Amino acid sequence: MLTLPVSLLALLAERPKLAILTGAGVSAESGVPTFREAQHGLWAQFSPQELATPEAFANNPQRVWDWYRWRRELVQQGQPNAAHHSIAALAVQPSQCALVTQNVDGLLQRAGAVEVTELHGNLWRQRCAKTCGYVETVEQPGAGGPPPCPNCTAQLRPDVVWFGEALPEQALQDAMSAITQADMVIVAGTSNLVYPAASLPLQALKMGKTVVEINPEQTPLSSQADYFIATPASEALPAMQNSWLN
Ligand code: BJW
Ligand code: ZN
Repeated sequence: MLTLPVSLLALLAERPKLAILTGAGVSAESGVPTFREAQHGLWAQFSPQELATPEAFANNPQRVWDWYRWRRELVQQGQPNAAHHSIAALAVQPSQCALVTQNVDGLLQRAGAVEVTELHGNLWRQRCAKTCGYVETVEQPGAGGPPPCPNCTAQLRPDVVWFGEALPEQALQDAMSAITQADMVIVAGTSNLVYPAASLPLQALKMGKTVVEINPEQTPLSSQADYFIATPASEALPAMQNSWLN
C-alpha cells in the first residue's frame, strides 16, 4: 500500500477544492498506449506529422482514418482502471473537484465522471473537416474510410485537436477557471510537454496553488511541483481519494 507524504495527507484531510488534470498515462493501465514513452508510446511507432496534423488528413485521409479506427478499437477493448474510478469518485460533486483531461478516450466518463473538460477532443466524435459545423457521436469504431459529411461536400474527420490546431476555446476557459477555483491541482499521467495544456500547472504554481504531480517518470514539472509522487496513477489516486473523502 502506497504511503503518501504526511504533509500531503494533512492537506488532503482539510478537503481542499481540487482540479485534476490528466494525460495518457492515466489510461496506460487500461491498455491504451501513451504517446511519448520510449518503448510503447505511439510516437515511437508512428509519425505525428503523418497522423496527427490537418495536413496529414488532407494528404492521406484514409491512412489517418485507419489509424484512428485502430485507436478506437484499442479503447473499446480497454476498461477504466482504478485511477479512472478514483477520479470519478473524487468528482462526484464537480463544484469540489473539477476534471480536465488531454485524453480523447472517454474512459473517465465510462468510469462515471459526468463533467469532464476535454482539451483535445474525443475519439468518439467526428466532425466536418470543412467549416459547416456538422458533428456527430459514434459508438463503434466504424469500417471503411472517412464518411461524407451529411451537410456539405466535405469528409468527416475525428473530432480531436491535431498539432497546429487551436484548442476548443470553451474548454480552455473551463480549464483555467477550474485551476483558478482550486486550492490543489493534481497533474496525473502527462509528460507536460504539449502546449497549451502544459502551461496549466505552471499557471497554477504562479497562482500559489498546491500542485501535486503523479507520474512514475520525471517531467519538466516535477522539480517545481509541491509534491512529486513517482507512482502509477492507479496507486496514487486511490490513496489520495481515501484521505480526501475521509
Ligand atoms: C504514467 C503511467 C501511469 C505512464 N500512471 N503516469 C514549441 C514550444 C511550445 C509549443 C510548441 C512548439 N512547437 C509546436 C508547439 C505547439 C504544439 C506543442 O505543444 N508541441 C510540443 C510537442 C512541442 N501544440 C499544438 O500544436 C497545440 N495547438 C496549438 O498550440 O495551437 C496554437 C494555435 C492557436 C490559434 C490558432 C491556431 C493554432 C495542439 C496540441 C494538440 C495535441 N494533440 C495530441 C493528439 C490528440 C488526438 C489524438 O489522441 O490522436 O494530443 S498529441 C498527444 O499529446 C495528445 C495528448 O493529449 C498530448 C499530450 O500527451 P500526454 O497525455 O502528456 O502523453 P505522453 O505520452 O506525452 O505522456 C504520458 C505520461 O504518462 C509519461 O510522462 C509517462 O511517464 C506517464 N505514465 N504510465 C501515471 N500508470
Ligand atoms: Zn460539412
